[in-house]
Amino acid sequence: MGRTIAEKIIQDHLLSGEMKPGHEIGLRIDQTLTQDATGTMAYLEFESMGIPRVKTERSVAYIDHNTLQSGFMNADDHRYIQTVAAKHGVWYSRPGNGICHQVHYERFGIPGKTLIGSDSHTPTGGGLGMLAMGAGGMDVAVAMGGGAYYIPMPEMIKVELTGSLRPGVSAKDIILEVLRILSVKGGVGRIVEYGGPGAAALTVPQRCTITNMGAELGATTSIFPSDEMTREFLEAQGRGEDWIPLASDPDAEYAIVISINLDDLCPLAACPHSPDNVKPVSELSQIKVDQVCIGSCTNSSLTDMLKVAELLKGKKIADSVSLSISPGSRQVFSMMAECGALTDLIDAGARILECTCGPCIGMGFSPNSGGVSLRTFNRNFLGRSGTKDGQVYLVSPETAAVSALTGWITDPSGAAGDSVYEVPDKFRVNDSGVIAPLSEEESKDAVVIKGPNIKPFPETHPLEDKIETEVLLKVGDNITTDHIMPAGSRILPYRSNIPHLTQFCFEVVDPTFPERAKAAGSGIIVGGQNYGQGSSREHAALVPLALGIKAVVAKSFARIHAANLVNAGILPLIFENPEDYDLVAQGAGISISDIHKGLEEDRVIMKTEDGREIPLRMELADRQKAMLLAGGLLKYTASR
Ligand code: MIC
Ligand code: SF4
Repeated sequence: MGRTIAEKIIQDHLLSGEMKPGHEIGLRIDQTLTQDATGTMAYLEFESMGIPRVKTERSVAYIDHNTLQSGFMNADDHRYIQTVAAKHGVWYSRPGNGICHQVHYERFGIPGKTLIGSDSHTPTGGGLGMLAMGAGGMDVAVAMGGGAYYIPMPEMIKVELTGSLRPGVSAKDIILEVLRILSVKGGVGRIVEYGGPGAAALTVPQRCTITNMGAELGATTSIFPSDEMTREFLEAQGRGEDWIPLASDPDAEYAIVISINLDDLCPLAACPHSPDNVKPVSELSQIKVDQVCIGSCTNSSLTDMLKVAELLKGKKIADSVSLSISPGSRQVFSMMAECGALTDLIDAGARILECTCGPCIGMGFSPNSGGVSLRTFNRNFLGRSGTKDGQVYLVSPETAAVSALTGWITDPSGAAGDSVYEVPDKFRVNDSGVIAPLSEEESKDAVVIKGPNIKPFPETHPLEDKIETEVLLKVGDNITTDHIMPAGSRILPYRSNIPHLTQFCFEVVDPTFPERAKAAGSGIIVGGQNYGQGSSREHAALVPLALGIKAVVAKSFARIHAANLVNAGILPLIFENPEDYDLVAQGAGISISDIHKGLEEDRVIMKTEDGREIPLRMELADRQKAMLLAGGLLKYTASR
């Protein structure tokens, strides 16, 4: 039987398991990336393993999320990451050098290689033909130490693109269309491969916009072939030698094939508060715009910036609009400066921000109360912008630019399309923002510097045989990690201080939760479908752990979050009958006995105080069961 692109890479990197959908497989990891907001924990975890030097082909530590430095906390984190990276063989991308995913595909990504990153948008690398996946910090630490990365073998699906994009319609609209079709749960347990003549015509930056937002489908990853476009891109980056061709076999099999004719596609927007709440931009023309933000790892390539500059050139943004632009990398920024596009943007009234995540993770630029914010980003979850009643719409750079001019949500159809912009023959290559690690000899005496805000990660505990406690919180479907552990400028500086973070846990859902959890001493959480979707932040497991959460019972889980719970020693349980969700109330006492025996049968019974018996399933690999019994991934790794 023929193989898909992802199956070929998996086969080449398979360390354990059978390539049957749902079965756990262990993969050899060639490259890792971390960013600062998840990186401090990942390197503390790596240090605790006592391995002197990373064993990957390339590991890179980026500083791109927390760069405000209001107070010593961020700067201390940067210093820690820089020194720990230098000592252990990790490349360091300085603050200001760019957003991890953008810089990684420009300078380090290689087709056919495996990459895991402590950030859920790591699949961006799939645009270059990598098997790139988001993971929790502990998993990245283990991979840096040479350990396998484990995932349930995904099912393969294909998106076949025909036709070509019309002017004003862009790669962002393609992925919004896929989100409309599949929803934020549609990619769970799957790898999405793009193919067909429409895919072949997309440039690498356009492909990376699509694979980036595959994270919002819940997909394990998304991938494009490595073809002539890929070769051209790598050559323009001065890395032609990294290219290899990669394509699926003609008889490869897919569980589902979705066809999209690009000729028929129109500009789309994801409306508040979910990336799959997609509508045509033309239906939103009655909505007045307060703010427009252009950038993020989804849409901050040179092409994106040049398109926006061309649309704004010689014009002025509407008086009512505040426009921010964050270029994705220093390469993009310097090339915008060189060709004069930067001047066009400044003259049109844009506020130019650093090459970082910035507003995407609520680090400044929050909208006004109830304000409408058009963003070229990938997530519009409730409260993520920093303004709880902010109305965030996710759109293409074209829609964003045209709407910034009119002050209303405006369909950019007819405006210059992606196809007009080609990848330059040569990118400006200047890697001075990346610092190489010390040699093995030099690193022996190198000192790692830790500031006072860097606290040890919380103690994990071996799984008990009986849990007798209460339902501390009951939530609905599609709860994101932004609900569980919010980010933003108030909170992100404390990403290496779990005790401090506990006060913000579930803040947007129920601000009384942390106090109640502390008073109760232990508890469980009950959730609906797709619990824990969104980011890879292991803080969404470590902070509940620190608050005494022993188990989460849900209708279903997002992949990375479920793995993070197990890594932290928290038991994820699934309602055998989803309707039983209605039988459990917040505040109810519950007990789950014979858990160790239940691990063997993948099933336990939860008894409620009013005498009901609710059957719960487990979807755990044997390795994960052993990990829970040992008290989480680090204890499990140490015990072996
Ligand atoms: C995000 O987009 O939510 C983040 C911030 O990049 C997270 C990582 C984090 O929480 O630090 C992600 O996507 O994994
Ligand atoms: Fe940064 Fe936003 Fe991308 Fe997350 S989604 S990595 S916060 S730009």
